[in-house]
Amino acid sequence: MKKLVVIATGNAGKVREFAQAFQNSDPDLEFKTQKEVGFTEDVDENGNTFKENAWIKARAVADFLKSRNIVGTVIADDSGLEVNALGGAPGVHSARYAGEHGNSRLNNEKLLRELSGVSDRSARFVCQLCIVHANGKVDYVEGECPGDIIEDLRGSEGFGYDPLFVAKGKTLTFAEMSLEEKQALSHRGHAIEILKSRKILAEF
Ligand code: ITT
Repeated sequence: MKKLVVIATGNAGKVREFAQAFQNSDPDLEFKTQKEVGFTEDVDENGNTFKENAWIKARAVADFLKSRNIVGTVIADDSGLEVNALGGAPGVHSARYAGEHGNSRLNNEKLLRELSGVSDRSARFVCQLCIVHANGKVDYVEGECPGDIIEDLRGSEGFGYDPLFVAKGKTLTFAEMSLEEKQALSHRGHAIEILKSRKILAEF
C-alpha cells in the first residue's frame, strides 16, 4: 500500500510547486492536498516565527487525519519574504502584509511604497517546512533564497512577491521563470531538496 503524504496548504501557488517537485518521486508515496482529504478549516497562524506557524498548520491537519482514522504524513510550509531595509518585514506577515490575506496585488503595492527611495533592496525568501509523521514524530527543514526587490513588477508566473524578486546573481524575476527554473533557486526548492536528500518522507 502506498504511503499517504498530505500537503497542508491552501495556497494554490505552493500546491503547484509541491506537485512539480514531487512528480516522478518515490512511487511508494501518494501525495494529496489538504483539500483532497477534506480539510477545509481556516487555521489561525498566530505564531511569531515561521517555525511556529509551520507547526500550527501541520498539527491542525495531522489532528484532522487522526480524527478520521486516516494514516498519513503531513507537510506544512510557512514561508515569506524578509527585507533587510524593513527590519525583516513583511516576514511572518507576508501573506497579509497589506491587511487582506493572500492579496498579492495589494501586498506588492505596499512593498513598493515602503521601499520607495530606499537604495538597499536586499531581501531573502524563507521557507520553513514542518513534517508530522503518522507516529507523531516531527521534523523541520528550512530553505532560503537571497535576492533583491526590484522597482516595478515583472512577469506573470508564480505567485505572491515573485514579480518583484530577483534571486542573487540572476536578472529575471521569479515570475519571469518557469516553475522548474524557480524551483532550482528558490527557498521552497531548497527545502524540498533537503527533504528528499535526507529521505525524511521515507521514514515511518
Ligand atoms: P498556507 O498558510 O495555506 O500555506 P499562505 O499563503 O497563507 O498559505 P504563508 O502563511 O506561509 O502561506 O504565507 C506565505 C506568503 O509569503 C505568501 O502568501 C506569499 O505572499 C509569500 N511567499 C512565500 N513563498 C513565496 C514564493 O515562492 N513566491 C512569492 N511569494 C511567496
